[in-house]
Amino acid sequence: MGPSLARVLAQDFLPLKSRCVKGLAEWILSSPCRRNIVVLTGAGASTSAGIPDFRSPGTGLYDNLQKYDLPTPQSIFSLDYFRKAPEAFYELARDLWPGLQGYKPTLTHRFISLLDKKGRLLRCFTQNIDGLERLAGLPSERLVAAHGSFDTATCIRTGRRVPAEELRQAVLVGKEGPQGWQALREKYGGLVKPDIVFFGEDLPAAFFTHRRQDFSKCQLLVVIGTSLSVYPFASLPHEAPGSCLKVLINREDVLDFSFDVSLLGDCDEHVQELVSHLGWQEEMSELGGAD
Ligand code: CNA
Repeated sequence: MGPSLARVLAQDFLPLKSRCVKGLAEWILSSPCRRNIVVLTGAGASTSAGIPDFRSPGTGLYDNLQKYDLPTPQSIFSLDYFRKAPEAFYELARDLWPGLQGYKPTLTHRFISLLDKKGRLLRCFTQNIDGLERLAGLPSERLVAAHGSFDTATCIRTGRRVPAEELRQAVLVGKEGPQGWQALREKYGGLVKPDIVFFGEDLPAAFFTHRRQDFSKCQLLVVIGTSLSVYPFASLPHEAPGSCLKVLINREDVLDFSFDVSLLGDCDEHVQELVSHLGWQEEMSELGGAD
């Protein structure tokens, strides 16, 4: 058992020959799972790109919002608070808007894209809003952006669609001026928000459709870089059938769900080891992701 395998909970029926990264690689290569791998990702998949997660003590976004003087850290993604004080979210959006800060996909994003190229990926459900899966080459039909994206925008008062590029420009400019977000608000008759899902908002329809369609077929579920604390996303592992092998790759254990294999530690490191056991290093290098 390799040192990277911190905890393994294996059920008797598991078809893994050895319950470690190597065994997982053998299982992926030998099983007929083909297009039946589902990957769930969270902010931990993007931290090595330089984007902080929410909840990691010290480095997480929730520990670093003091400058906004919010009632609670979660307020920054609350519609009520956005209506009252949009400055905080608009300022944060400048950091989060895909492409503005030049964040690059991580090894983990590239691995998910490679799983697709190898014909193994049924779907990647992501909670992330950084667009890095797509930048790593994952086609949009393989991705469910469960918490929305910055690709589209809506006026929250009228429901009118607004070109995302207009909002992006306004976010860049700031509050004042003819191109700023205050002017955009006047133009559209209300505040304009990117279609990322705030607390209390509905998830995109694709989340529910694919949850229904994909999980009954899923034979391998890989959960990467998430504390699984935001619902309904966090309920997804429960949708996988009993015969599905459930793997966690995360810095810390996730208490609400019992995985068959838990690879604790940095996800890029585990992914690199997995890629090497799969013998896929060359293809990863071509994607710009492995040494
Ligand atoms: P979270 O609650 O902050 O959990 C992140 C998890 O990832 C934690 O368990 C960490 O221990 C773990 N982690 C952090 N870095 C690594 C690493 N390098 N390798 C392995 N594990 C790591 O975030 P969740 O994603 O669970 O919460 C869902 C929220 C976060 C969604 O609503 C997202 O929109 C939101 N979010 C997204 C981004 C992004 O798009 N990159 C960034 C911050 C927050």
